[in-house]
Amino acid sequence: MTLEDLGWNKFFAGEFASYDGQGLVAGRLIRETKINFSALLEGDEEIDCVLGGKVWHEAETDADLPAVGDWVALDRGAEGDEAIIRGRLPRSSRFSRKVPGKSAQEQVIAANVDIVVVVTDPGPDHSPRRIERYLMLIERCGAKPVVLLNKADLFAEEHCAAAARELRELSEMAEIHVTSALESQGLEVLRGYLRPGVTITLVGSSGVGKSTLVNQLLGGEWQETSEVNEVTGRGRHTTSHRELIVLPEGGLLIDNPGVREIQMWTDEETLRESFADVEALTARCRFSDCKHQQDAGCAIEAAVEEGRLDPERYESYLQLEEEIEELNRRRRKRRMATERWAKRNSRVKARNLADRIELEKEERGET
Ligand SMILES: Nc1nc2c(ncn2[C@@H]2O[C@H](COP(=O)(O)OP(=O)(O)OP(=O)(O)O)[C@@H](O)[C@H]2O)c(=O)[nH]1
Ligand SMILES: [Mg+2]
Ligand SMILES: [Zn+2]
Repeated sequence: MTLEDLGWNKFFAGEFASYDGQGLVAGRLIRETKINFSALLEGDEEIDCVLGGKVWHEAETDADLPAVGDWVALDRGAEGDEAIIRGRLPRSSRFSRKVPGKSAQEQVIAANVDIVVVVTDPGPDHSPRRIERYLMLIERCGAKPVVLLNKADLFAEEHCAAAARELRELSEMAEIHVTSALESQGLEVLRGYLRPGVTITLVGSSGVGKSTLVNQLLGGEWQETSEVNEVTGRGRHTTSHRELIVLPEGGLLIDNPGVREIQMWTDEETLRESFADVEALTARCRFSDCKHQQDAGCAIEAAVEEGRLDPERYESYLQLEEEIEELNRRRRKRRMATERWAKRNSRVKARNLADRIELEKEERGET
């Protein structure tokens, strides 16, 4: 396997040049646990590595720290030692979300991704509102958005088609497909995207079939995802950590633990872009400070009444603005707090680490 098969290109080669002459090697992070990372190197070699002090100290926020999918400069050290991450190369893209809970921190879900695949189903997980948020996040990160309505085998064809139609109305950019991972239906769509060096990350709620999809694409030889583990008798296998998998025919897949809440990690600009049509209507409201909630002469409400604007889209628009406001408020608060903490640098870092551990626990459903 060459570095190119792992997604290396001219951009990363150019960035890596600043490490020339330091005896470092390039690797791509494929796994991240509480204390260390695993990286893949040229020629299929997988090694364990730890964060170097300089990278740790220079990270201003958690989002600056290496994440799965990142390219890093590694110091291999002596035989048998863990390699040390001496630098993280700039990212060509990053897919992030807001850290769950009250903090306004950004969490990088996957770095250097070309395509983000949101997996959902046409039944209990179906929620255009949530998919709309995902699509905004993907748009912002610059990756290609794809949505899979999985588990099609459990639902009537007409039901799946209706759910797909509903999602297609959300975005012109996103591709929406109906699949059944269990019956290997519609997977040629994903196979079509998977070319050597192309990185795809799978996101979505727990239990929608992300790992099953990865497993099918790998030919059924990867993680166990069965309903009940015959040995322990316990429930289904739920993914506990992010992992980047290299497919034998080329292409890279990042499997993620299911996210319980996908919160906005975006800004006002993205909001306005995604709701350009609704925003255009606001210009025609009678009052410039119209709240679009039973205000006299509201053009948005008129559009809903006349059937020109989907009422749910209108609701999302109202709600999203509130969330952006909340996000900005938390950010301001956090910035103030960070300035105060700056003097106690080491304690801030310790706190960030504690947050990270909490976050991982939450992802594993331990809290
Ligand atoms: N009927 C049906 N079941 C499916 C399909 N895809 C996955 N499943 C089942 O759904 C359950 C959950 O699948 P997983 O692949 O573990 O789901 P996941 O999205 O990886 O879940 P987390 O790792 O918890 O985020 C398993 O029992 C799968 O067998 C499908 O297309 N049809
Ligand atoms: Mg999984
Ligand atoms: Zn209005």
